[in-house]
Amino acid sequence: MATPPKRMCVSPTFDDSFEKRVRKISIEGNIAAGKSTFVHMLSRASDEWEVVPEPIGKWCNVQTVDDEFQELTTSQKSGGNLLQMLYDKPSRWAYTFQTYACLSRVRAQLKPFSSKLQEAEHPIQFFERSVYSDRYIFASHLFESGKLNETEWAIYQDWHGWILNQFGAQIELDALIYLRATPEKCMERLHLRGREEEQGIELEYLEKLHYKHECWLYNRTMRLDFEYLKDIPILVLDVNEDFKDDKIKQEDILEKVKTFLQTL
Ligand code: UDP
Ligand code: DCM
Ligand code: MG
Repeated sequence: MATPPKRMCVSPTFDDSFEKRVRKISIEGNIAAGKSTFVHMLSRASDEWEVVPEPIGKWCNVQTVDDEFQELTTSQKSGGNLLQMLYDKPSRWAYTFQTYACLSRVRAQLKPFSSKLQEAEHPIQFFERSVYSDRYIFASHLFESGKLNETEWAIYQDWHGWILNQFGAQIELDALIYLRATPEKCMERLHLRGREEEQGIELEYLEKLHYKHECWLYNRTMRLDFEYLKDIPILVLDVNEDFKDDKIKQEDILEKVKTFLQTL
């Protein structure tokens, strides 16, 4: 008798069924709204919750060579700071930045689940931002402000659609949480954080991004090419008041998150 094809011998793996059980929720919000602070708080709140932070470290230190045996020049060792390049000369670097930001995000979100999460009965992954904010907030604004030209924007959208076609199913979202803060509050926190590359950002830029977040997540009037996003559940949290060092405020936010999760 002929040997049956290999895949017939493979029963549905633990991973396959587990993957479907994991709820994926993206935390959205303007620059310095408080997303990292928020996801850090979530990661401490439950063993069943895992966080995938935004890979900003990679954007500030792009490694040019992956071969550990190859001799590196000094600049290769230190890595290129693509975030700095973006803010210094957006019309030159916006396309490069946006493709790399989205690629590194997809890669981070596709990483295997931690063993802790695999033991969870109600596993949840919280992503700090998504491939949708990359496209509909940032890349879109850079196009509208002339930092991406027509051709770059067309190629970006084609590339983004293809990437999601190939890998999108594994990182498809179940819900969104919008951390809503005024552009002025974001500016205050941006300065407080003091990330060097961002210190030249003007209020007008945060206002433009804020307006886009509002259209997408608050008014829900943004045109999207992904059908399932049109009626995805969204929890809006006002984060204008500091929650970072306020236990009571944090408890209140966590309650809202838990109540929201029960509706999914
Ligand atoms: N922050 C704060 N109070 C808060 C939330 C955040 O002072 O309630 C500070 C935080 O410590 C950081 C800055 O605001 O210095 C931006 O926060 P984060 O990096 O979390 O923002 P993100 O850009 O990730 O949304
Ligand atoms: N950023 C960007 N385009 C993206 C994603 C992020 O220009 N698609 C920028 C905005 C911020 C930084 O990267 O300067 C992310 O930091 P934050 O977490 O503060 O929003
Ligand atoms: Mg952050």
